[in-house]
Amino acid sequence: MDARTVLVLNGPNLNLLGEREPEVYGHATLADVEAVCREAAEAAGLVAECRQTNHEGTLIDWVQEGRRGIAGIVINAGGYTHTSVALRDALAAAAVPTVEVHLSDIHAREPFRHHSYLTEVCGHAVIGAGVPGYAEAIAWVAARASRDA
Ligand code: CA2
Repeated sequence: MDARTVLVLNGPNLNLLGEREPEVYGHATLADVEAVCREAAEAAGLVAECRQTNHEGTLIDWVQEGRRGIAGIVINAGGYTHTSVALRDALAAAAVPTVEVHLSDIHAREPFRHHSYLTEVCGHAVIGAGVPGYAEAIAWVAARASRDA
C-alpha cells in the first residue's frame, strides 16, 4: 500500500451480499461492489485495496495498517457499526481521510441501527446510496488527497 491506495474495508456478512435480502441490499454481490471500487479508484487516479472480514479484530488490524501513508480508508463495518467502541478508537487514530459507508439507510431501519459509533470519528459518511455510495466515498477520498497534497 502507498500514497495512491484507498483501502476499502467491508465487515461482517457483507460477503453474503446478493444472496439474501435483496429488498434491503440490492442484487449486487461483494465482487460487484469491489469492481465498482476498483473502477472508481482508477478514475480518480487511485488504486483500491479491497478486503472483507467477519472478524472485529481483523478490521481493527487493517485500519491500523492503513492509518498513515495511504490516500484514505472507506469502511462499511456492517453490524460492528452499531456495537464497536474498539473499531471507533482505531478509526479515531487514523491520520488519513476516512469514510463510513452503508448500503442501506440505517436511520430509516430498526432503532438499534440508528446509532453509529463510527460517524463522529470518520471524516465523511455516505449512507443509503447503495453500491454507488462506495464510488462516492472513493471520490471524496481522492478530493481530500489532492486537496492535502
Ligand atoms: O447498510 C449497510 O451497508 C449495513 O452496514 C449492512 C449491515 C448491517 O448490519 C448494517 O446495519 C447496515 C449488514 C451486512 C450485510 O448483511 C447481509 C445479510 C444477509 C444477506 C446479505 C447481506
